Amino acid sequence: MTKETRTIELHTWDTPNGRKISVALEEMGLPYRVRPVNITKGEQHAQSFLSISPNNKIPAIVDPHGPDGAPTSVFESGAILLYLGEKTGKFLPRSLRDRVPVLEWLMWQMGGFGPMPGQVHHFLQVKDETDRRYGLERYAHETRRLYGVLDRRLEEKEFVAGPLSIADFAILGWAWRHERHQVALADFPHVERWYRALNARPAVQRGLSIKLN
Ligand SMILES: N[C@@H](CCC(=O)N[C@@H](CS)C(=O)NCC(=O)O)C(=O)O
Repeated sequence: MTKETRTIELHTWDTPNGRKISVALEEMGLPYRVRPVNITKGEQHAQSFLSISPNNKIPAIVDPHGPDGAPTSVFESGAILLYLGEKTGKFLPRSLRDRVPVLEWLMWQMGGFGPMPGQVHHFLQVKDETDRRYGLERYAHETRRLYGVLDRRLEEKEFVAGPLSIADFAILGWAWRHERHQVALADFPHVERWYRALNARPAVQRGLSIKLN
């Protein structure tokens, strides 16, 4: 099989959820090609994109050599990370005992550490102070609480599930935008240590810098 027939298409844009997957693909050493979906111009609503991403959101992947060799597409960044972990056997432990913390912290990210800072990004853009205040306070408070949860975990573990895993890539996508949601990593020293360690990895650097738009 040539590299060309193994190349995964990554339909994405330069956002936290998009960066999770470019980082994972780089760390796993999988060949991939970026297919930008300009969400600022509504390209996520194109009929062709809907067929691989029925929720009209990036990221999504198309793997020409999926299970049983047949092509497959995957949407939802958490599902994509699990798929890629299964496919490669990397950053996703085989044993159920070791896998449990990966699933816990991946779900923690998907359910909170993404939706909450995402709302902070949204409310910061609301011009009218009275419209903005309640939402901004609520989501900024919850975002800081989540950073605190992560900080306590990383005080005990080098990475969220112990060894480096897809859960770290998921969380990194959002921590990468900490300035935008107005969180100083210095307030969370264990998160800062983890963030620096990840950013020192060449594959993470490539995943965070490759052009997605
Ligand atoms: N739960 C989804 C969320 C994806 C998501 O919110 N994607 C955003 C960019 S980060 C998007 O496509 N927004 C375009 C829109 O909402 O129309 C995932 O993790 O994949």
